[in-house]
Amino acid sequence: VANAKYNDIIPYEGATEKTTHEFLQKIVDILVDYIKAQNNRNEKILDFHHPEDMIKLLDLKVPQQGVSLQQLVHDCATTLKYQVKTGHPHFFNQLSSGLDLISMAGEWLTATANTNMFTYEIAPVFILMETVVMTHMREIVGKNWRKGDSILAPGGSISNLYAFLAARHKMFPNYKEKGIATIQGQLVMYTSDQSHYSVKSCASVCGLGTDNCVMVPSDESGKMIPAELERLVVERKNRGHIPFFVACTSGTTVLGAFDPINDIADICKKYGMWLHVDAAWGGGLLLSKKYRHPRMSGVERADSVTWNPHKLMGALLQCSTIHFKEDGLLMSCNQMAADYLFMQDKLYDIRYDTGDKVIQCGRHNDIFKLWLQWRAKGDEGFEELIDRLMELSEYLVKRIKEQPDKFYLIMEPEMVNVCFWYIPKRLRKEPHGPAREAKLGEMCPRLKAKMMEEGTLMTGYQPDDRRPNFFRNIISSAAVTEKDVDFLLSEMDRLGQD
Ligand code: ABU
Repeated sequence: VANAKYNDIIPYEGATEKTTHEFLQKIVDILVDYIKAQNNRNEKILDFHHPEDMIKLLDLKVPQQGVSLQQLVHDCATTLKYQVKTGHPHFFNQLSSGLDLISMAGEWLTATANTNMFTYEIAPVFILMETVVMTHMREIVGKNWRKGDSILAPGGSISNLYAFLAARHKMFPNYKEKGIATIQGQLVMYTSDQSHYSVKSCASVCGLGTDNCVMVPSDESGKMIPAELERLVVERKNRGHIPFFVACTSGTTVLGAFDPINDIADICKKYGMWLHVDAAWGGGLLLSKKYRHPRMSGVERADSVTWNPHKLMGALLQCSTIHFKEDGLLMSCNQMAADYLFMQDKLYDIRYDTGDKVIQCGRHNDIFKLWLQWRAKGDEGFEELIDRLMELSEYLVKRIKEQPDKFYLIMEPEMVNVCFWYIPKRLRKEPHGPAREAKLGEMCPRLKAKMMEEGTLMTGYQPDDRRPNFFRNIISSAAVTEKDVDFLLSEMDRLGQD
């Protein structure tokens, strides 16, 4: 490897198996070292540098003449050296975290197979896996969902878009051919003011305009208020508009709130609207007998459900699914039957050419890592994981409540989103109210900066429509233990001294 270049390894002429193996082994060694470091609590999560300094530490230029394999090995090691270790037990920053090694092994195999998921022709095993796992997920959503349809999509936002497209297609089947002129009137969609921004984005992307994505007010805990939804539907109907789509959220991004699906389903039924449940985040709770109800009661009444295994279930990024109760809609809505790819006279059942159900052409293989993980864990293992993450979050809430001078819990969480303020010494005697909240909010970016500069901890903060900045801590990694939760609070207190 020392003097070898890219054309000294397979598949080039003159390549040797020995050099090929040596090169790949060195890369695997780097990956395994990274995994070990990531799970060492004494290691930092990140080695932070500002972009203008980071660029000087790296050699990122694209060369005229290719570099040696040895240099590539060095490049790989440097890349991981400066990467944020999102699987470190002290990384609480994002909805997706942790590193499930079975899922990772699946991703390695996926990369090696390097196929495209558009046709059975070139991905037979993976397409069948997708069929089996998607059917299983639909059965978990609801007993009457088995005969529906599903697809893996590149992220929850695109999954939500598929729901929107199918809903519009269901109501206006000629839209695909005739376009906007087929709709006589203004389409209106609804979602809560706490929903993910991708829902509103559907209105912009699909020609409604964001003014016609009505943001329904939510209550104190962040749940959509059904009476407000109905009022806003009636208001638009009275203006001659066409309310057609409601996206409720199971697990909002910041507060982790669950909209009341049954009440919303009643309203959708009454006014003939499509009900979509964006459970990109909360979907994992469907696997838990303990936590599924009441949070997601009524989900089986929806028309479509987004559920991201790359979040609570710990599948590697990315792995997002969209499910429909009715079969055939995806295909009739999106099929273009491109005759260079989806020939209708192939030797096998072309319903397995699932690529013709989606608006993208090339489709990444996101199923193998999930299938392998599900084989390893079974439904039981996933249930244990979800219950454990919830239990750890309850432990965090308990520890916060035990230290009321140092921490202020914003609300009782329904999920693993725990929202709170850290209270520095100078503010501990001040009565809690808007003035103190403003000061606590100012503290968040300063404390977060210290976390990143020291590299010992990462948790997120943001403002919302009711409060200035506050911390939103997420426990979604199987690596986290009670000791890590204790560390989180003690480290915030250490760094928060000002
Ligand atoms: N798609 C929402 C992800 C946001 C987060 O990880 O915080």
